[in-house]
Amino acid sequence: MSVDVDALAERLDRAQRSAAAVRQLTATDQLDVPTAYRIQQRLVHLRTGRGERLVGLKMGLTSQAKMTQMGVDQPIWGHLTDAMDIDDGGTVDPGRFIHPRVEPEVAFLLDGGGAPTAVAPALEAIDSRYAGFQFTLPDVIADNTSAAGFVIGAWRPVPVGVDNLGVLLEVDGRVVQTGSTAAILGDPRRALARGLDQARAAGVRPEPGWVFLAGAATAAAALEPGAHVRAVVEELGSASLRVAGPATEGGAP
Ligand code: 0L1
Ligand code: MG
Repeated sequence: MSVDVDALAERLDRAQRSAAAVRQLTATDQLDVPTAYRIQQRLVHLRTGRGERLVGLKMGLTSQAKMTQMGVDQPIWGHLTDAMDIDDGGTVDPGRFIHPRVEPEVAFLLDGGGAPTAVAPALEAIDSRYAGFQFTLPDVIADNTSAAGFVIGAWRPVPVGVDNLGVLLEVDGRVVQTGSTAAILGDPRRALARGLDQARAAGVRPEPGWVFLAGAATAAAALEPGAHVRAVVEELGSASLRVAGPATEGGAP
């Protein structure tokens, strides 16, 4: 069965721009992983064609639990554009998302060769463009790994070890998830190496100053209107965002 890569990318692009969920692509089209990455590439071209700038790469499904759940043995990778960049401590409009979730991550700042020059705590907002946040592996790859937004905390020199740092995800001042950077493929540096290998194999070359989101250290939490969300990573510090809108009952000021 032939697949109309352009049409499927346009469908996902429209879903993101209108914040309206669509059916999984695999409900109607047989997609394999290479075709799914072609759709992702086309989707990213649509965004850059409108003036967005590529600013980095991300890994998804980096925890063993998520890979097992999806029945895969390697993580997936996606693209970050400047339109997804949210200032640390900034406020984001929930109207731009469908059913967003947020997860605490570790980010690397890259030089042109892909080597990390700095590290920072980070938050990633993920927002599947599929109804019910339900998808198969090719679906989520085509959907640019659910990438929707990211916050980077203060950059600092990369310490010798980043492989077992405690991580907290707080919503309105309450800890909702705890974990360790060990959940990110055993070591966020391993996620970086794997992600760059996969991206280079697809012809993507990192540019100096690109950000690399290594993956989530805990499960994601729902991103609700009015919420204040903070990721805290031991030794690295914190990154936070606020969602515009009325605070939910019992929320922090
Ligand atoms: O960044 C991520 O790990 C998300 C990957 C895609 C799966 C999901 O949307 O939960
Ligand atoms: Mg993520």
